[in-house]
Amino acid sequence: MASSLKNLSSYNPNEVPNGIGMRIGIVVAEWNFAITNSLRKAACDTLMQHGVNEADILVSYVPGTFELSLGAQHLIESHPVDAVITLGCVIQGETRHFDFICQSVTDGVTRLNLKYSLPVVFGVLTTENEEQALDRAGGKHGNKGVEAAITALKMIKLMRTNQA
Ligand code: DLZ
Repeated sequence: MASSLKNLSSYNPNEVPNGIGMRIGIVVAEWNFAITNSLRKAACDTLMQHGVNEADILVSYVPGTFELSLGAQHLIESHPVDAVITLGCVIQGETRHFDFICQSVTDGVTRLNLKYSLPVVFGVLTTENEEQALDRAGGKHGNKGVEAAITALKMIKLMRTNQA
């Protein structure tokens, strides 16, 4: 479904695993901070609504979306976490910077998932303008932070299924 048709904050609560005892890292990019901070708040609130203890949510900050992959790797290597959520917002500018940052963070996050067999959730908004980002950071299309939190809970449960 196109994201313009989906509300990022809507989900079926009956399908969401209880997060009690889960430890989750969140890495937040400081670029476009009004937006990424709103994603962070929504992600934290959603995790806690589903049972995650506030003390089990570890938040760290990196300068921009390009740094999210290394920030997530550092978190994984320095704390025992069940999942990491990366939160960023890249807004299309006049140069090709947008493409390079989006490509880099997508690759980086994918690699971390596979390298550590750990859910590293892609909570990055990639938009043409600020309005589209605000629409997805608590505006008319919901909040990407909620979607990222629900994804983390579901993926942790999946990774625990059939574990030896
Ligand atoms: C340089 C840059 C630009 C132009 N745009 C964004 C953006 O829209 N969103 C974002 O999160 N970061 C941006 N950055 C910063 C890069 O992610 C990175 O922090 C710098 O290139 C330093 O490595």
